[in-house]
Amino acid sequence: MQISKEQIGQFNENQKESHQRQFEYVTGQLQDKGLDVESILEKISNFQVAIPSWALGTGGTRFGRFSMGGEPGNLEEKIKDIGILHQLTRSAGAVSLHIPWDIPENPDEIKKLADSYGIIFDAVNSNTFQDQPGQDSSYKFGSLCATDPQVRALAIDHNKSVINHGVALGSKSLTVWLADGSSFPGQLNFRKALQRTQESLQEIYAYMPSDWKMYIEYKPYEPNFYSTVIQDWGTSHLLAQACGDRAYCLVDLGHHLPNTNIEQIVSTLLWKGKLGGFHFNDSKYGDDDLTVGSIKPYQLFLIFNELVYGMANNEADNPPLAWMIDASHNVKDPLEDLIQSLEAIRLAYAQALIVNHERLEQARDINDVVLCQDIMQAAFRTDLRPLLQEARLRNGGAIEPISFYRQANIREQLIAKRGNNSIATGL
Ligand SMILES: [Mn+2]
Repeated sequence: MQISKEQIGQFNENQKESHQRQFEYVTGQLQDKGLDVESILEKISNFQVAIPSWALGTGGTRFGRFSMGGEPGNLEEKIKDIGILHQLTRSAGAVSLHIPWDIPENPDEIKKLADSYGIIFDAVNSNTFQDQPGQDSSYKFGSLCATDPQVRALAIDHNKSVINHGVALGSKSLTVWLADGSSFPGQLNFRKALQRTQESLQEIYAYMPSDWKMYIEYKPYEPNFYSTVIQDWGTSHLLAQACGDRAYCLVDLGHHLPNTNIEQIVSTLLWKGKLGGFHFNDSKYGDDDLTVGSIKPYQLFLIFNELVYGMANNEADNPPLAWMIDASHNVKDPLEDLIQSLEAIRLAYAQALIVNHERLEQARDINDVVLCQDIMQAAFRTDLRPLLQEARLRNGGAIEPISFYRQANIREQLIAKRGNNSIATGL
């Protein structure tokens, strides 16, 4: 769905005056602190987040699924949905494909369509956690770690074919997340399983084109409930090191045990130049896949604070990170949910950009704990939403994307076009 610039412009006209007042107020606040508003706006504008091809439909849980209607029924429609997000927010300029859920039948055509919305292809994701129809061997007892060499070969071949699909679309990286593990004590020889996983990953790594990166994702539990082969960032780091310079760790916010200090993990990995990418979501208990920033916005800010510091002090030459939302939508319209997530990510980034690191370091040096906390919270509590609105306005997006989405009846239009029962492939 192409939304005309005039339509967005007209909509913005009604909100411009009130926006302008708020933007001037926050500009004054930031200038008082000696901050360069234009450079912050530029950084915010350049910050693009990939939308996963599996997050555009209703996710559901293992208990049920409640469709919104108008879901994208194929890859083309998914790209069009991301096009809507990008036109309204100017911050969703990439898509991350999940294979085999979204195999591009005609890569040139799909590329052209994505191009027309200014969308590029970010990391491609392999799937060896489900059996596909007609598959010779089963992933029931693992994939890259499997004891059966035939199963391992199948999983390795699948990853190679994902790389081939990615090459055709202009992707430059592969994300591997494994469900491999065990559900009962004694089921798996930990060392052998990890060793087999390492060897499998090395074979996949060797197959990648020389300008590709591999992101190794970790997760402590689920769907296996006793052990996971790549359970934490340390294991992911060991495997990345064993593969080579272009293999990195991928941090998914929901893939940690409760109360894990994720910002500290970010700091350590950036120090070593081994942080490849990020999967954003939010959670209360486990891998809940909730809207980014809906539960723990302060944690998100603290993570971005480490990211901004780490990239500004990048002695280990950590490459630019791959940013992706990895969430599921059970009770919200997926597109509205994604707009909220995009906003939360940019907001946390903007807040991190206004932390006065010089003052913070001085306060740390003299152990002024009170001042340290004040500096952090002063940044977090500054309302920078007008800055995000200004970035959107300047780039042709909507000042208030969700209001626009609702007023323009976009979901109703999608239902009229695709029907009430279309189902998006994915989670
Ligand atoms: Mn993930």
